[in-house]
This record gives sequence, C-alpha cells and structure tokens, in this order.
Amino acid sequence: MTMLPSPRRFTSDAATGAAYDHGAHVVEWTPAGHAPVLWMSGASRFDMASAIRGGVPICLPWFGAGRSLDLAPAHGFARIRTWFVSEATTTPAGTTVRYNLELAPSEVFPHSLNAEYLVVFGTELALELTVTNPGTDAFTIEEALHTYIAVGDIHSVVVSGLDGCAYLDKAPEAPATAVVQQGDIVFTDETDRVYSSTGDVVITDPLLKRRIIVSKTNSANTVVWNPWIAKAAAMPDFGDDEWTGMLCVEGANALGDAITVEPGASHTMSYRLRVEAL
Ligand code: TA6
Repeated sequence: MTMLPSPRRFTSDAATGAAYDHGAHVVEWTPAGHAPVLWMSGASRFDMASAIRGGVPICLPWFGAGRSLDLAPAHGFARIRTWFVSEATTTPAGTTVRYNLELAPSEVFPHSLNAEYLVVFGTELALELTVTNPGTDAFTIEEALHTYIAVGDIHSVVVSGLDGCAYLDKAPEAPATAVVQQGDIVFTDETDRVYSSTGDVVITDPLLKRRIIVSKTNSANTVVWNPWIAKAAAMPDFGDDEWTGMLCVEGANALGDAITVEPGASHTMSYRLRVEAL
C-alpha cells in the first residue's frame, strides 16, 4: 500500500488550509478567529488506493454508484487520482490553489475528461469545479463536492434553507419516491438525502456557537448526510463514535440532474462556506 505524501499547507492572515494532491482533497480550512470548519476522521486511510475520509472529497464523473447503481469505484475516479497543481499563490487575503486533472477513457467511462478545481482558502472557503469535454462526443456526468462539516453534536444541529424542497431519501426503509422537506432538518437517525435545491443552506451549531452558510452556483442538488450509529460502525475508515461530530452538506449535480457536456464545452459548479459566530 503506497502511503500519500504530506499535504500542502497554506497560511495567510485570512485563514489556514491544507490539501492533498491525491484527489485535490481539501482536508483543512480554518478562517482566522474560528475553530476548524472541516471534519476529518481519525480512522481515515491515506494511501493511493483509497479516498480520504473527511474534508471535501470530489465526486466525479459519477455520484455514489452512478445512475445505473452499479458503477465502481464509489463516487468515481477523481478523488483517488493525483491532481496537478498549476498555481498556488498566497496574499494576506488568502491562498488560491488551482488543481488540474486529465481523466483518460476507461471501460466504465469511455470519454476523456479534463477537470480544473480552484480552491480559495480565505475568510470564506471558495471551491470551483470546472469539467471540460475535450472529445468529439457529448458525455454526461454526476458531480459533488462532498463536504464534511465539523459540528459540536449532531443531536443539537439544525439545518435550514431546504423547507419545501423535494428530496430522494436514501436511508434504509425510506420511500422510493421523492418527499418534500417540512421546515428545518433536525437529526434523529441515519440521514442520507439528495435535495432538489439551488439555494443557500444554513447549519446552526449551538455547541460550537456558530452558523455555517453554504452557497452554490450551477448546483441543482444539495446532499445532506449523517451515517448515524450503524453505518458509522460499518465503515472501516470512520470511527464508531465519530458520527456525532460531523455532517455532510454537499453541492452536487446528481441522479436526474446529471450534467451533459457537449464536445469542447465546459461546466462549472461553485460551492462556498462562510462562518458566523452565534
Ligand atoms: O453523500 C452521501 C453518500 O452518498 C452516502 O450514501 C455514503 O455512501 C457517503 O456518500 C459516503 O460515501 P463513501 O464512498 O465516501 O463512503
């Protein structure tokens, strides 16, 4: 098993941050005056064959097992490939890192795909994923910035901004058809939902005395996930008791909102985090 080299670490007046070239995987963002915003598992693997557990995994060119429900690796290749850093500049306002990836055609995804990922570690965390089709045939992708947020205790967290939005519930024994969110989200069991939503989402965390605002562009879906007890215990790279300290709120284009990219065209999805003290 080939272990990963150390991550790139960045410090500016605005924030500190860190990312691995493996998966262009952001693993830390701490804006000045706040506690770390991203969650990392203490059981994460750091080898070339595995996805890192926590931070911001990039799901591409499919989400989960894909729309056909039979694709592997889970969440696609991007998070287990080494990305190339084409720019890394720091000013007092923050650090900008530009990652690039060229995916060659494969049996499971028979298209060349180029991706560029812009990360700004500033007073906000700004992420921008651009997918370009260099080939001669259109292709369809799913994508997600699968962000793990650190929370004080999931039992006291409230998520607002999704009231009235339809969602597909992927939790065990959930209905196969979409349901509509009623009010804010509170967490009492495994929660795994793909919402149809383009708007901002607010994560209110009374224990850490902060709210985190998630903003997106060109993202039709917001995914909300906490594995709860049984699923946390079933994941070898996730500590059995870690589920209370994390929540995924992801910007995505998945399932029926997959994106078709014409030859020579590009699609850019953006995702931003902002922290406010309560
Ligand atoms: O985004 C939520 C989800 O699709 C869950 O169903 C769960 O599988 C999670 O992603 C983590 O997936 P991973 O392949 O990283 O273990």
